[in-house]
Amino acid sequence: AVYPRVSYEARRPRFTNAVATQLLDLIIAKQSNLCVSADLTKAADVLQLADQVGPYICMLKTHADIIEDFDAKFVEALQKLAEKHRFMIFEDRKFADIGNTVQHQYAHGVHKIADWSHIVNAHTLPGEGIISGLKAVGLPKQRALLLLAQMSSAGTLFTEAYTQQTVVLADKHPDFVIGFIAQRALPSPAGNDYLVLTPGVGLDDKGDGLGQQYRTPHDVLVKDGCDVIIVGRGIYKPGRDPVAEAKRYQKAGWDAYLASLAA
Ligand code: 5BU
Repeated sequence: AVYPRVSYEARRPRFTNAVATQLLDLIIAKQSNLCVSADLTKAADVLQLADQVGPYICMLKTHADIIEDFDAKFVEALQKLAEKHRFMIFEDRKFADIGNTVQHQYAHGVHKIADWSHIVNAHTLPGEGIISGLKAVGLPKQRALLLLAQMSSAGTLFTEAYTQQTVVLADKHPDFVIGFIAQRALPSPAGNDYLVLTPGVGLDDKGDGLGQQYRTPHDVLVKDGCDVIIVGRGIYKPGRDPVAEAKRYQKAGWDAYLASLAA
């Protein structure tokens, strides 16, 4: 394989951040590298989907700002489901401002993301301050950060140099940055290990007419060495059975992982 695969078990001791080790433990215990993206606009629908797919996932990804009736009750219910089914919560907030502002966006406002989301993500466009700012809020609460190193959409402005610079920024904060949102494995010049979570994964569709591009679990795990597949509409699109699809993607993701170990 182009990207030699090391097992989740063997990588676990390489991480100092507790969220990373918890996530790897869940992946191993549940044999699931599937993150479901619950992009629904009603709290009850997000909770119902989380309860349905919970047994088959290692992580649930949210967009809190699209939920019309977001409130503290929703957060409490989501946390209960995360405990019941053992999955991590990832608020896909994509912070992109100066350190001082993202601290407020992370800790305060309507969503108080730092209080409930194990993992958040950020663009590195503003420079290192965005990481330092989020870390000052998140690390004391035992949270973790993913950096956006690449996107799945057509015509993204990410360049190879930007992606590489993002890894260099991660290497300054390996206690808080546990990985990347990217489309392939990203080796670190400093020798740190990072988890790569990959959106734009689908077995049935090629795109969505708005620039999204789908690849298969086999493409991203075997060919490109990623670690976690992120699947949204592939699982909950109207007409699809979320439980059946979650099982299908869990198996596809785990089979691809095993194939990548053997490759
Ligand atoms: P989909 O329904 O599987 O297409 O949903 C993909 C999700 O991942 C959606 O919530 C996006 O906001 C998110 N996403 C993405 O699709 N591509 C990216 O590069 C990044 C996030 Br970063």
